[in-house]
Formats: sequence, C-alpha cells, structure tokens
Amino acid sequence: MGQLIAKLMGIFGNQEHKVIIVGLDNAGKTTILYQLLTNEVVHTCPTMGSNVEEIVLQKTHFLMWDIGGQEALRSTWNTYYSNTEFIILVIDSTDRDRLLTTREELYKMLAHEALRDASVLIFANKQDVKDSMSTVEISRFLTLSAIKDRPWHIQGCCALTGEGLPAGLQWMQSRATAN
Ligand code: G3D
Ligand code: MG
Repeated sequence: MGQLIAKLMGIFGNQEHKVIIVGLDNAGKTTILYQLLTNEVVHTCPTMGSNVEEIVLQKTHFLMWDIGGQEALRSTWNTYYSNTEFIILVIDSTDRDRLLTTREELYKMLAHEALRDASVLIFANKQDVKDSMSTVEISRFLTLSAIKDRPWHIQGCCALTGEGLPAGLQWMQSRATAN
C-alpha cells in the first residue's frame, strides 16, 4: 500500500526529493539557495547551522538543505546525509587555493554509505569574476570523469545574477523524474 501511494505520488509529482547543498565556506551556497527561491540577492551571513527551503520546479519538489561549510562544521555534514537524492556541491571558482580541500570533501562524501545513491550537481560559482576557473579546469582537477557509479553534472553559474542556476536545477529535475 505504501509503495502504491509512493508510486502515485511519483506520477503526480508530489514526491519530495532531498537535496543537500555543500561546499566550503564562502562558496556561495546560501546565495544560490535564496537566488533560486526568490530570484533576489539576499544579504548572507556565514551559516552556523543550516537553512532549509522547498523549491518546486514543474511539480517536482526539492527540499534543499544548505549546510554551513566552515571547517569546524564539515564533520557534521554526515548527520544530514540519510535519504539524500542529490548533492549540490558549490565551488568558489576563484578559490584556487582550496580546490584540493573541496576535492577531498567530495571524495569523502562519495565514499559515504548513506550517499551511495545520490546524484551530484556541481555548481562552479562566481563565473562573473575575471580569471575564475572554468568548468573544464575544475572538472579536470576534480577528475569528475572518473565518477562512474552515479550521475553527475557540472554547471557554471553566478549566484548574484542567477545565471546558470536554472540549467542546473533543470538537470536535477530530469534526473528526479527519470528515477
Ligand atoms: P556560503 O553560504 O557558501 O558560505 P555565501 O557563501 O552565500 O554566504 O556567499 C559568500 C560570499 O560570496 C558573499 O559575499 C556573496 O555575495 C558572494 N558570492 C556568492 N555568489 C557569488 C557570485 O556568483 N559571484 C560573486 N562575485 N560573488 C558571489 P559577501 O561579500 O557578502 O561575503
Ligand atoms: Mg552559508
């Protein structure tokens, strides 16, 4: 019975898909979340706990958890993992110095049992800044082509204007309805 209801909800698009937004502090996670929600730039503060918002795209409901990215908080990320369908990894494309740390955090997440079935959307944010790293450069550094056990997608974006965000969300929506 429960399965039937779940299936019917799937057909009618009322199923909620859990998304966690992760990435180092200052990457633009909170700005992305509120840009998606309101199409406006909000004044953000470093996120200490988490922000959670529902975003609906063509009847697909995403429950998005924006988790604080400071070093001290990264060890708490795994408390948010259960039932996650999508990981949005936000990268500050201007932050060359910390791309290695991002890479380590990415592979730690991919190795986590609770995230075994999660797809990954990578936002290469701050593409508006001159000399920011391109999606090709970031893909190479993160060796994304080696990820064969799940769907992944990298999308360049600018959270301040919203450019690139709809395309990323669209990818998630197509994955969500494909499952
Ligand atoms: P976080 O939630 O990942 O920690 P925030 O990051 O959303 O709080 O953003 C951190 C800073 O980066 C903010 O600047 C924000 O305005 C800026 N930012 C976010 N996205 C972009 C972008 O696409 N381009 C540019 N140029 N800046 C961006 P402040 O100055 O408020 O700390
Ligand atoms: Mg934040």
